[in-house]
Amino acid sequence: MNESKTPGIDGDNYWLTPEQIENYHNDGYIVLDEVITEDELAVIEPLYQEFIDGKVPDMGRDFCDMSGPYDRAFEDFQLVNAVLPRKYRTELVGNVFEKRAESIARQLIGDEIALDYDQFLAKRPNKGGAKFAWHQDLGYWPTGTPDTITTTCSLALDDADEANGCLQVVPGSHLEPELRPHRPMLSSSGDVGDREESHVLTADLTEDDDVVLLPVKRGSVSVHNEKIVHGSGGNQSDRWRRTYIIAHRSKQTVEHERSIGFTHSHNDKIQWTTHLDSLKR
Ligand SMILES: O=C(O)CCC(=O)C(=O)O
Repeated sequence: MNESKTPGIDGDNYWLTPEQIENYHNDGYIVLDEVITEDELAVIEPLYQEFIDGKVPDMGRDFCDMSGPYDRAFEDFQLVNAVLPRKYRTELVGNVFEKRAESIARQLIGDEIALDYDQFLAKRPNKGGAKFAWHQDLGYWPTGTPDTITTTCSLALDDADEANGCLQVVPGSHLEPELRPHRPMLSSSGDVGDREESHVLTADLTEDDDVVLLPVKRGSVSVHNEKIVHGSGGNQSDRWRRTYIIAHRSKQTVEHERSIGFTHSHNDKIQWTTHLDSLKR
């Protein structure tokens, strides 16, 4: 696959090497350099910043702190989270990252795919609590979909490393036969399944897990599988860590999700069975 293509940017495409494709399937992730250029970032960034500065109204729970409770005041946010930004600012639809993420996803999981959701995540400087708890993405999503296949592309708007809380993964964990148990990170009642206080779920690492940090440069993209165990640490630096996430799933799975009312919005009224429920039994 792709033997005839020069790896890297080619218009709306970003061609992968056969090794990158193989590594993605073996390890559950890859890191791709120079996916979006400085000129292209300059177009995306002002719109991105409006969300992170809290200037986009009427988002409800789609604008929250992903490391804390829904009712945390904006000035106290540590990990600023804007879910489904393309729904709230349609100018984002069809932007160059959407196109390149689709190109990457096609090469990794096939042509019958749809953009399932997008998300902006920004760790404020010097916020040690801006952690993204360990999880597998599938743990958040409904059961009963035709398949689970997903690629999640994360575009770095800032250089990211351990100090500002870059993504961390457990390579190969996507091949485990079962999802790990997940529980709500915040729950005053202690009941599994209580998601009213915070959207966040967390899973445990095991002694055998080898955690790999994924430092990235601005304009680079990491891609991860829906079952890989991943998370990220707090921001101990005086720099931001801003990320733009786009996930593609199979067309039939996205259609199924929408048919049961699941849109990835934190404002969705949960009316489906989640992996969290199935793991509880
Ligand atoms: O980038 C991060 O810190 C975590 C993002 C994440 O968990 C995801 O995109 O699934």
